[in-house]
Amino acid sequence: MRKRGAFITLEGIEGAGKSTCMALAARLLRDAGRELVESREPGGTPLGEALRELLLGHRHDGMAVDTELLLMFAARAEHLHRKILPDLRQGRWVLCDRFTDATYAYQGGGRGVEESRIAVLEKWVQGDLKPDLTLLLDLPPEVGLERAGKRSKPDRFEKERVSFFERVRRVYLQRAADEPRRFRVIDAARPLEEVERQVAEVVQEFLAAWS
Ligand code: T5A
Repeated sequence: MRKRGAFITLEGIEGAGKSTCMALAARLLRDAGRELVESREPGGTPLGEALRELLLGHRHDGMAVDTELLLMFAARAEHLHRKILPDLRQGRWVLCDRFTDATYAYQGGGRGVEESRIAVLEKWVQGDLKPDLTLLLDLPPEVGLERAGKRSKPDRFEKERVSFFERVRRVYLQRAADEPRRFRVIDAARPLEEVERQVAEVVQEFLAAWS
C-alpha cells in the first residue's frame, strides 16, 4: 500500500510571513521529489473560497461568533473531504496556509470561544487527523500588522485591535508548548533571510525524519 503523504501547516498572526515562507517550503519539498499540493484556509475548494469571501469581507461585519466558528469548520469539512484527505491517501504531500490551530487561536483566543467547544467540532470534522508538522511563525502583533498594513486594505480580522492579536499569539504559543513534537516555532521578527534559513532547517529535518 502507498504510504500516505505528509500534512504540513503554517500558522501565525497577520503579516508573520506565512505566504512568503510557504513558497520556500514548497520549493524545498518539490526539490526533494515530493508530489505537493498547496492550499489555504479558509478556502482551498470552490465552496471554501466562497466562504472565505464571506468570512474576510466586510459585508457581514458583526457576524455572530458562532456563525464565524461554524463557517470556518464548514469550509474545513469541504476542504478535507474534497482535497486534503484524497491527496494524502494518494501519497501526495499537502502544505496548507493555516488550519485548525488558527481556529483555536482566533475564535478561541481572539473571540473567547471555549476551547472545549472548538474541540467538539474538530473531532467531528477531522476525526483524529492532525498536521504532521506545524511551523508557527511567531512575532509581536505590532510588527506583523505593520507589515500586513503596507500591502492591502485590512480584512475583517485585520481591523481588530492589537490586544486581539496578542490573545491569538498567546494561544498559538501555548499550543506549541503543549505539542512540541508537532510544532516548530520560528522567530519571524528576524530579517527575512534569517527566517527563511530557520524554515529551511525545519523542512530538511522533517524530510529526513519522514523518509
Ligand atoms: N482565520 C483563519 C480564523 O479566524 N480562523 C481559522 O480557522 C482560519 C483558518 C485568513 C484570516 O482568517 C482567520 C485568520 C486570518 O485573519 P490569511 O490571508 O490567511 O487570512 O492570513 P493573513 O495572516 O491575513 O495573511 P497575510 O498575507 O497578511 O500574512 P502572511 O502570509 O503571514 O504574510 P506575508 O508572507 O504575506 O508577508 C506580509 C508582508 O511582510 C513581508 C512580506 O514581503 C510581505 O510584504 N515580510 C517580511 N518583511 C520583513 N521581514 C520579514 N521576516 C518578512 N516576512 C514577510
